[in-house]
Amino acid sequence: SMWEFEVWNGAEPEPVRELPLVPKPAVVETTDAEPFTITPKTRVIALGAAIAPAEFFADVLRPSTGFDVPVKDDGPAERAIRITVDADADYTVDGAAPTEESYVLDVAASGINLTATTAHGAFNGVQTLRQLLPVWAESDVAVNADWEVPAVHIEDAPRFSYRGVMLDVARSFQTVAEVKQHIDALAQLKLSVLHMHLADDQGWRIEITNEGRAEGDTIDYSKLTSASGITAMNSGGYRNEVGRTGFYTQDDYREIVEYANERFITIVPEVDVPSHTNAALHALPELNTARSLPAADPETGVVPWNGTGSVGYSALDEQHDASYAFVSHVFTQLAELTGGPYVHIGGDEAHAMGHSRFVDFITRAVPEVKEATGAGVMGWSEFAEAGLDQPEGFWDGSVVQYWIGSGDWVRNFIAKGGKAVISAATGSYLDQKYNSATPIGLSWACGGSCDFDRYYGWDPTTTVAGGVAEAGVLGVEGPLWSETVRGADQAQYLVLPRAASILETGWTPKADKDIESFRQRLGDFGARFAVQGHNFYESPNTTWA
Ligand code: TNX
Repeated sequence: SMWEFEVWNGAEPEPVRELPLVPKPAVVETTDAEPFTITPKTRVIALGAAIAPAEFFADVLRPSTGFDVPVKDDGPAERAIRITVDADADYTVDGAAPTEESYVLDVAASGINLTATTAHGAFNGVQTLRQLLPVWAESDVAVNADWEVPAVHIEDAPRFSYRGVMLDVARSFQTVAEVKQHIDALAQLKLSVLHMHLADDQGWRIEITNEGRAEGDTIDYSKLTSASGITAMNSGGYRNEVGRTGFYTQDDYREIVEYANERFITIVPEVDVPSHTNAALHALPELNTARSLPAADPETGVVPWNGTGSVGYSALDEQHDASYAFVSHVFTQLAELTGGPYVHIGGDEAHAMGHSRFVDFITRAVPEVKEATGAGVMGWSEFAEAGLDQPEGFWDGSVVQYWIGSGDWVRNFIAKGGKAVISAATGSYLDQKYNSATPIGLSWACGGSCDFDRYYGWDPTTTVAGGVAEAGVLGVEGPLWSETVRGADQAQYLVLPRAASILETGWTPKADKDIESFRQRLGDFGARFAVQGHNFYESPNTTWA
């Protein structure tokens, strides 16, 4: 420690303030050297794949500094910000070879150098560089400030590739603009996945067209949104207005995907089946049989709409071919619209249909969705439970999202070819109240004491009962369920700052995590959220800058 050589003079030493970087990089070496100063003459130099991250950075600086901040392909390196993407770049991260998302960043008075092997790595480095700037750099109007960047050497790479947050837009809708606001807030914390919970009992939020229906499939998919885009969560006794209705047209959804992808965020679309399907059953009489739940009206063949119901009250008929035609068609379109590596089929809480019917559904639906989409199939814990008797390789390419249940389900899943994303309800559910005074939120998952420090204090390899091997873990996610949440400001109040805890757990080497360090860096980060206009909960468990 730096204090070892000092003689104590009776005064408490000034605590060393760490740079306000969240998530914490793998290696941060500060020096007393002169800072870099951004001036009206500052240029960003970037070529090829480095241009997009460079433009993103310049777009942060232009409004706040009022400077031109041109992005050029060449010019003198002196006092420039140079961003380089080179697949053969020769650098190490804490002694190891570069990985896909890694970068090195050097700041000196003479210039800034950011180097990565991919555009994603450079984008990650840009997020770190942003956090080294004065907070006023985040202003959308010009500010007169000293634009100094402290001298530092940073080497960085993530622990996991999947660092996610889920938005439940089914219980209560969020507009395209609101979703972009969440993306803006979370991209700077190096979010890599936005999981969209697009359908549940209370509503259906994504336009599905009849284009490309399989032969013999006569379902009119446009009814999903015409009948169930206009429903939402009722008040449910949650001291809030009723849920917001609405849905994304396919163009709206493409706009979200593109906005996310430009920030190196992958969308994982979820339509929850076979349970949590009241909105689909209500819209599509073809799905209703004597075995689907709840029962359809015998006169109209339509399931009455029910905004709340007890959890797990709805179910597709696992013996009905139309159930699978529906699932294949919906996920084929979702996969085409999204273009990402995964589709999420839900699979949680199929209480009303019972275990063996649920296993039958999963046994047929997973291979069909995999075949139809070519994407990896994701599902919640119970999806892994349904796999206990499946053959070796059944879960190849699939991902279980652990929220609750037995560690054996997850270990069995990994042994049969899958991987796990950890969202243990006890330490990552973003819909939970911080404490009993929080006006919105549920309180079943962590005893009503769910602040950012608790959400920091777990590890994905040990949180699942009995533990799972690091190699079986794809990453971590914080889900925001929306029974009690209305609109972006309320959502952000629950998501920020706790998502930062989860995203640092997904990024920072396990041995480098430290709650006291995080407490200080997070407190300093609050000013950034404020200047950016993002709502956040001012937890009493840190000092906000
Ligand atoms: C359980 S977690 C659910 C959701 C609820 C949530 C509320 C999971 C896979 N299912 O349907 O919204 O609890 O906290």
